[in-house]
Amino acid sequence: MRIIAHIDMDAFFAMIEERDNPHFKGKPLVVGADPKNGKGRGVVSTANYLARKFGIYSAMPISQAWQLAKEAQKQGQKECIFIQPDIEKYKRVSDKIEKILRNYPTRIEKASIDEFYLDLSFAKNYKEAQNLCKKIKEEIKQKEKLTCSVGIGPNKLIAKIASQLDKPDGLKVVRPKEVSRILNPLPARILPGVGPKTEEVLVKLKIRTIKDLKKLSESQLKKLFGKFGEELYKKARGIDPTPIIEKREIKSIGAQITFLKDTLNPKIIFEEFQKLVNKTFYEFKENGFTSFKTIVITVRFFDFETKSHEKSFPVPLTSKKALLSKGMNMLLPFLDKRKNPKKKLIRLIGVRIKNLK
Ligand code: TTP
Ligand code: MG
Repeated sequence: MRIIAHIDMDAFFAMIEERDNPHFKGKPLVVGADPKNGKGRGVVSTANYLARKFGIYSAMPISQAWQLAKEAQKQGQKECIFIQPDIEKYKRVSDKIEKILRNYPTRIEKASIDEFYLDLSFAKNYKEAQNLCKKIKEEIKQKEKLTCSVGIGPNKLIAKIASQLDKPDGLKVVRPKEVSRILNPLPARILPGVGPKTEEVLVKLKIRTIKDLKKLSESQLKKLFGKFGEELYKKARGIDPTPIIEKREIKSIGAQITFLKDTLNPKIIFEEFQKLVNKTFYEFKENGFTSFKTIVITVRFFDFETKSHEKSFPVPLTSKKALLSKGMNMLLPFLDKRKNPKKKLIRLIGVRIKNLK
């Protein structure tokens, strides 16, 4: 039996900003383009739940959001705060949440900056899966001071729909036998892939809910929407065989650089090499690795002749210092007659570590 969970952070960008700016607490907040007093031209990234009460949503023109906020204020509501997004910060938070999830013994697919699928099929039953998700929610709340909504179901489609049904801070379980009862009354647009265009076609046929959608046969849907029609037929019935796709396993980590000008100047080469080592080691740490056994140094000469030198060490290496000194020792011979007898200028250098733990 498959049991899949979908985790979706609540009002993600907005909640992070509320957390980091305590004076935003209790106020409507819109994260998006600069509204420029109503003349701004971008869109809303997201709004917190207080601002959503004014009818402000993701992807709405920021000028419209500004108008809605002003009207609400006229009617005695609190002034809405508008701020611009700091995507790099949100990515860092997203990585931290991913790290929390990766401590659980589940296969994980990161589906976007704020959503993840977890394969909980190892759980004995839905109750056990639900308890595990409760724990995950608590850990995210405690460590990141953010809430999320979780949906649990027999496949990714049901899990994703379920996570939206109990937002914010929700936990919704849809067991296989409940699928059609829960899907039937929902608007057809809740199905992934049904955008405004598909919805327009459906509304013309007086199809609003998933129950309505199920009245169309597979061939009718195919005629209307082509290949997507076949998928839609399955989706309306809660069928979704798509697997959890984990990020490919990382086998090696490295970096390389092409010099602005071919060179044999040791100062320039070592300076750049140090940067490559910093970058490689940062990524190594970020991905949760603790040791490596093999270093590969690559050198490309001005004439594109490319040589690499690979060396494995009996004792695993763990520090940046070790990577720098061992790597440097491997790089040096390419600068003198040992591995560069014709003293050819160097065009590119690279470093890579393998046998990661
Ligand atoms: P969502 O998960 O769609 O929205 P959300 O997390 O803000 O709110 P909800 O509680 O309903 O899940 O998107 C995650 C983030 O992605 C969102 O915080 C901002 C960003 N985003 C955009 O920048 N533009 C968009 O059109 C959407 C939908 C999201
Ligand atoms: Mg979200």
